[in-house]
Amino acid sequence: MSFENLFTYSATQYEIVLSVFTLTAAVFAAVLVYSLATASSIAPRYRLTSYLTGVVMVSAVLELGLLALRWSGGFTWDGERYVQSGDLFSNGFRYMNWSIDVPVLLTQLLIVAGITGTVFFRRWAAFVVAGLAMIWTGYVGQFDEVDGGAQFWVWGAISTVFYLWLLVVAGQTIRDAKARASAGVSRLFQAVWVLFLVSWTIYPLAYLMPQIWDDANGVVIRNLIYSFADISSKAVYGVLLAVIAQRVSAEDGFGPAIESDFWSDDRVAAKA
Ligand code: RET
Repeated sequence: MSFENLFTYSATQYEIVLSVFTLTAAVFAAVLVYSLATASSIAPRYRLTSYLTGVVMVSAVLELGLLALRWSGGFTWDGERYVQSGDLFSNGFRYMNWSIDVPVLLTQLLIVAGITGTVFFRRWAAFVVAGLAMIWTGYVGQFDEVDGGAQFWVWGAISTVFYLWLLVVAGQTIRDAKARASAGVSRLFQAVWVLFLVSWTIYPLAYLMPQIWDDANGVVIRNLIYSFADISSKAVYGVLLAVIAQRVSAEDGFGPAIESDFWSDDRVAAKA
């Protein structure tokens, strides 16, 4: 059971969690529109990244909507506090959502990095195996988060091993991408790497929260940091990859990418 069910909440605590779920879902809906609207300005070779962002956004909107429903169904107002209503809140949905989003986010990295052929398939297989093993072993561990017993720690540790493997393959992919990119694009790939490391590493911290901060405020903070991580690792990441894909498309001479390139200094300079 998720540790969210252990406490009662003030009106403020309850509302912050619910409004952050709603905000997060709204951000995903906005990025869904963005990624579909900008897809045609990206060369066909990289365009799949836009549609994959669309897939991630749809699955994440559903997940956040479901979490919001579970949160509002899980507690009722007794005149003073929000108390258990009989339904249980569950973070398990997050893990099911990651089962879709993690492989898709990593596939996007390979596409925008320009990895092809057998290297693509080797890396893709490593990403899918490491990603799913990381999530599902963590899923088993989180059932024991309230007790914090052996099941929690052992499965969490196994999950971390798969995470480290995934990071090694992702780091290698970023290095390869930077090696063949122009200076400007290489800086953007460096930004992807920092964003990736920070936003992904927040999830294991959220896993640990019940052991670190075991009260109603801990619940509020945990759900805030989950949303921060979700927005960074899915939405900001998806937009950043689209920007890179559009830049690289323009460098490759793809007309629609050059036409819609509103951030490059060259065009400003050409007009002056
Ligand atoms: C778990 C269990 C404890 C150990 C580790 C974990 C890592 C989770 C990660 C999740 C990333 C999710 C993303 C979702 C986007 O949609 C499973 C919490 C290391 C890294 C990026």
